[in-house]
Amino acid sequence: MEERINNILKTRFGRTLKDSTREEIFEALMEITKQELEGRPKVAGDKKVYYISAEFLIGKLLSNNLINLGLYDTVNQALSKYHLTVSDVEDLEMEPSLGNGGLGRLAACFLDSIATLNLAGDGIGLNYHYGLFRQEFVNNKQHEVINPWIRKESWLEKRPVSFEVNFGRFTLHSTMYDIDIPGYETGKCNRLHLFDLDSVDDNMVKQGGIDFDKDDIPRNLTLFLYPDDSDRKGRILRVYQQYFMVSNAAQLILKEAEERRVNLHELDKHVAIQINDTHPSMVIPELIRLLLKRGFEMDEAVEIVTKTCAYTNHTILAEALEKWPIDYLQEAVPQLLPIIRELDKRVKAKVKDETTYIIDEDNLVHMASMDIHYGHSVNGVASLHTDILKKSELNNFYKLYPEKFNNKTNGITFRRWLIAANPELTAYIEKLIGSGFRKNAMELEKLLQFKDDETVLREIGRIRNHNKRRAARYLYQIQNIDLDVRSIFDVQIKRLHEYKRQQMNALYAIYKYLEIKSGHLPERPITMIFGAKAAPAYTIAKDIIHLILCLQQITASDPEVSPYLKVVMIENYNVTKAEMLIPAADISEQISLASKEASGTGNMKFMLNGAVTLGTEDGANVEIHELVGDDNIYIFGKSSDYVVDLYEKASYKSADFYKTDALIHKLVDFIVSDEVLEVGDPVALERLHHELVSKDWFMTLLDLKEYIKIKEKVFEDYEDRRSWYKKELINIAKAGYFSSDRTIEQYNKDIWTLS
Ligand code: OX2
Ligand code: PLP
Repeated sequence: MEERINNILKTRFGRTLKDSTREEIFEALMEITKQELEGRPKVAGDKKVYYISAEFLIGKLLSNNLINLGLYDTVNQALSKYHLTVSDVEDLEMEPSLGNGGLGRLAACFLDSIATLNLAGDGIGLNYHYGLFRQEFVNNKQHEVINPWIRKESWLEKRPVSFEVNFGRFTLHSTMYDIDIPGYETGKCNRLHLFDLDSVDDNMVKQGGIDFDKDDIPRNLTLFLYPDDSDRKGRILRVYQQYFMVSNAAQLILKEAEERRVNLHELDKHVAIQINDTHPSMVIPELIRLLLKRGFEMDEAVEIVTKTCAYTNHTILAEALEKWPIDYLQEAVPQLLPIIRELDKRVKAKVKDETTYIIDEDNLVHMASMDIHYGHSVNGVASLHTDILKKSELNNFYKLYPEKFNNKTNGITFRRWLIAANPELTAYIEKLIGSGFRKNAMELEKLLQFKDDETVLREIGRIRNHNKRRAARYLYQIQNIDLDVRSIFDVQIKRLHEYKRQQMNALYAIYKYLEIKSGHLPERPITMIFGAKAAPAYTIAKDIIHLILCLQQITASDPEVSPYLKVVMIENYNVTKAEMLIPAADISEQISLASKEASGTGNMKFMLNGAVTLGTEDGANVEIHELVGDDNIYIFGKSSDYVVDLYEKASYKSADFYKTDALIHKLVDFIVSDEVLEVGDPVALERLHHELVSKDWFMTLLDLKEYIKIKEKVFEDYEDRRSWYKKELINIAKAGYFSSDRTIEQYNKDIWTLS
């Protein structure tokens, strides 16, 4: 390997490992990885799945590709002579942030597992030139900066595949780029196909900032993941993007089927299409349109497409279920409208329940309705979530098609979230139970035999400390943050949303601050770590970030408080930072309002790395709770049934909690106290205060007292180090269920049926 690296370095740069820069070594490793990938055959099979998604939050690829190719250790060995590791070199890789959060990261984990299980299956999405914005903090506020990620050297390979995409007013020709997805030690690959346009002009953005000309579709179509949708033009641009994605997808799927000599009348026997949330829903009418063009009758086209397509729902938040005004579709994709109208007409002829119509009386097209009527499977992403879909959110559809509904609890790839992110723990697990868990995650249960073994528990503690030091060094380097590695790392990292209730955690920080000020010092210092991006137009979410940053400043600059409590907001939270922080966390904060977090996947990553969950009975937390038992998780808060009932009766009034409870009153008022106003923006802070007191749509105050109480208990229990490490070990041992290999096996068995 050393020789191989040196040969490339010599040819490219006239140097060897001894005197090359990290940048040059990175390029050499990338070239070796690409050569290896190129040599691997593609997974073949009689039936193939296409996972269509507007987001693939793939993260950096070097380590993962090397691990899956079986070259990671060899390369590390070659580099070690020069005091380098793959992860040092990988620092130079740009993270492709082609997704917002959980939904996109799930799609990336799924591609890894589909390839690892040797299933023929490709991802299809868009090649955004700018990923999700880069977050910077200025004056305790979030600023959004454009985030280019494509460099001369990248994993993208341009392919000689192009399709014509007709938008009514004009026609564009796509370009397909591929990223190879190797299975873990399978010797084979699948692909992620990302479609783009040659005419897209990055300079539009460089010159005009985020405000670019939204009308100029040929030059702007794939510039941004989720372009600003605060005006009509921005929203129509999303329709253009979605149609561009699915039209390319449908054409590619039919082209490949025809190349495989599939009889299109039996398409469903050879192709499965998974629609990831509603962004790709237009693939249904588009495929029907293409089949009609090939001479199919409408009835048959509808039937085949229905048997081919399956839909995954990721949320019960009504605002996230897409509904497009019919005039947008008329403008952007006029050729689809007759088909959508026909599909709607068929529903209206058959079904009385208006809530299930595709086109409603306001002429809005409900994408999820189209998916459910014209797909053969609807799945939720955790057991509780699927139950809520059946019982309430999609109950009207469930009554029509009970057989279509099924649950697929999310999962994560252990290659990235254990083997790559936590090499120390991986090596130790291997020493204890052998390497079987790498292929069969359920073997982690073998660790249970060591749950009372002093030596093992001590080593778990040592590894945690090692990872805390590693994270502290990293954060110091990138953000000048100084972490006390002897403190408790209490971590909440995820997108900022009111339902995820970072504001409740911030109110706890206020509680602890006031306690310390009044002389009640914690036994051990606490580091409260936050990381979150807020959507640029989501004002209250940005106000919550502002509050947390103000608390960071106040606690850091108060010598009475700073030795005991540190509030830290990580800038620009992304996959790379998740990989660094999750192995370092003691406590995993999963405190969404019960019923609102469909699943969560961050929760699984923390569990796998041994952090103990402090959470509500929501999403996959419920399943984590079942697996680890009451002693190894901290659960609090009102149940999902209780919350759903409160919404139905509209009976939650945050003002009642604020007025009648002195502690709640004091904590909420602190947001607009002199201390905070001195470092913060009064408009933002007043607005947040007002929101909490008068609205609080996600019921922060409902669970606040219970949250404070249980968090105190967590910190107290943490002091019994032996029993805490035992909890950690049990969490790791029980995490096997959350391998995305298990999830994909279930998708395949119940929905895709590939052999
Ligand atoms: C997220 C959900 O909020 C999260 O609970 C889930 O774990 C993830 O999807 C993967 O299933 N956008 N992001 C999500 O849903 C939507 C819509
Ligand atoms: N964002 C990033 C960068 C992630 O890595 C993850 C999950 O690992 C998420 C968001 C999803 O987090 P959660 O499931 O807590 O919402």
